[in-house]
Amino acid sequence: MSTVELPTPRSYLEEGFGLRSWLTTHDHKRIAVLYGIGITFFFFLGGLAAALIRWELVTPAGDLLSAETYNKAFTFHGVVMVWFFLIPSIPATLGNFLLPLMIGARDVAFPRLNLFSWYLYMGGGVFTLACLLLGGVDTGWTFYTPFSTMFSNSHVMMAVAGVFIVGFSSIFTGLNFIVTVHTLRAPGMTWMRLPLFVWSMYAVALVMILATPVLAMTLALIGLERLFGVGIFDPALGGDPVLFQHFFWFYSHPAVYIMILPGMGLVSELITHGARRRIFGYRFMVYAIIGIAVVGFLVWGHHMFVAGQSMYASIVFSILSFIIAVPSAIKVFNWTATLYKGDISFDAPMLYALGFVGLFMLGGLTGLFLAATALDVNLTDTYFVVAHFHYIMVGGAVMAYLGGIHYWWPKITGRMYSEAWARFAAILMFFGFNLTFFPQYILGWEGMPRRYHEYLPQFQVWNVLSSAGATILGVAYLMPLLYLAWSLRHGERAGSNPWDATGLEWQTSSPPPPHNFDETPLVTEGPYAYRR
Ligand code: HEM
Ligand SMILES: [Cu+2]
Repeated sequence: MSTVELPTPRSYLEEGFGLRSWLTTHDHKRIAVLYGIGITFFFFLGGLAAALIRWELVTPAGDLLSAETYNKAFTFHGVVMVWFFLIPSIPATLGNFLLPLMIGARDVAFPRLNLFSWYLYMGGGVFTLACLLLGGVDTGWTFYTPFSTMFSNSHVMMAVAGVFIVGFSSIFTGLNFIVTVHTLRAPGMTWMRLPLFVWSMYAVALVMILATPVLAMTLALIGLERLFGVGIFDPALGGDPVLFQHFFWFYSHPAVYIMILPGMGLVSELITHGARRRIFGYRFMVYAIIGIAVVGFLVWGHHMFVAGQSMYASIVFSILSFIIAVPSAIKVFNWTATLYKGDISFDAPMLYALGFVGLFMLGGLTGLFLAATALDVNLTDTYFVVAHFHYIMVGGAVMAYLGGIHYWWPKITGRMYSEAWARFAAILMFFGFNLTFFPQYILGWEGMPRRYHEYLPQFQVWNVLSSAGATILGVAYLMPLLYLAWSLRHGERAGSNPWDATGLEWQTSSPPPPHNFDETPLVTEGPYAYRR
């Protein structure tokens, strides 16, 4: 008797080729790729809005965009970049792809919920795009009341609905990651053997499920007030507009850690590998990750020093903001100590990682300027704040994301990328980034306010430099898109471990089979077993 043997697919990419097999997949690796496509799309869309903003600011007069269009452009830019790029970027793509591989699991705990989260992400995106097509919103990404509830006559509800929906995607991803790390670790994978990237995903997941519901509630309250006139934020109805800011920042300060903690986790992996050395002070790195996630919930008031909160509240929030710099500094010290006496290779992932450390440091240090109440009164709502958070979120989070994409590209696609192009892009990006955002510190220090589409002529020189930098930066961001796409077809085939790296994800083939490992791996030692 003869049996028919069905061919087993060799890799997750060969499991099925049709659109349908992708749109109904439960494989965490495919879902990661789906997210990757969505996130890349939104990144370039948000980037287009940024280009408009920067080109408007080349001249002091508001001559390219009308004031109203300008407001809509920066609102669209902020909404898309924060909620549709930065927050999901690393967790939903590299997190989804790597978390099960790194702990030796076959998939995440709830594969269907994982796919559902992607649909929520795309669904939220449709609302946000629809809002743009209908004419856009001019409230800024923070939707501050009373403007958003009483005055703005644009499509606030549409944009708010988009963000509300994408919030649930974030909550479900967090839930999935927490249960996965608790229940699906391979034998021998104890908590203190988890790679730091897994720790950062775990901490971020906690922040996601604890903070995001507050955002959802706040957005729902905007709807209640705007649509039904329920008095929550409007003083005439018995409400309080500052209450909105408390709610908003209670989510959004922790959310800035949703954006940076994953980057810190990734960079730890890149640096330990790039220096071929165990991470210095592994335990302290873990405590710092947890510390940042916890203290991150206690500092939201530093966004409200001039919003009318009591002086005593401001003092407490100021001190707590200084305290949160401590675990951040520990991380920078430990990365530096890991590099010390390391056998450093300056390949593309390492260049991105080093870029991250430098830019994050400058962003973090200027955060301390802003956390000092007396200085903040002068700097708040100026370009100094814009420079501060772009140094961290674009200089930090985006650099880490790209470093990670390069490092795990051979694992994800089975192909090598062009190292020369990748190094060139990383260096150009670093240069373009600093040219774009450093002048903004100076502008802010000299008093140029943010969110104005016209400015005094004395600010023009720095604005021209910033816009030139942004153009270079835009080119640098397009480059990986091109050479990575090229590598999909023409890149050299990657073996299972082309970097000679440690970590369970390198013990399976590239790209991995649908079920990740042919045999469940047994873990016998901690991560980063490099020689030195
Ligand atoms: C050393 C740690 C940090 C400190 C002490 C700090 C401090 C501050 C302060 C005091 C402000 C308010 C400035 C103002 O509105 O006048 C601020 C704004 C901001 N920070 Fe940070 N920060 C830190 C890290 C981060 C990180 C890690 C991120 C993001 C990944 C971030 C993102 C932001 C954003 C988005 C804003 C501006 C929000 C807005 O008004 O639109 N910060 N930061
Ligand atoms: Cu904050």
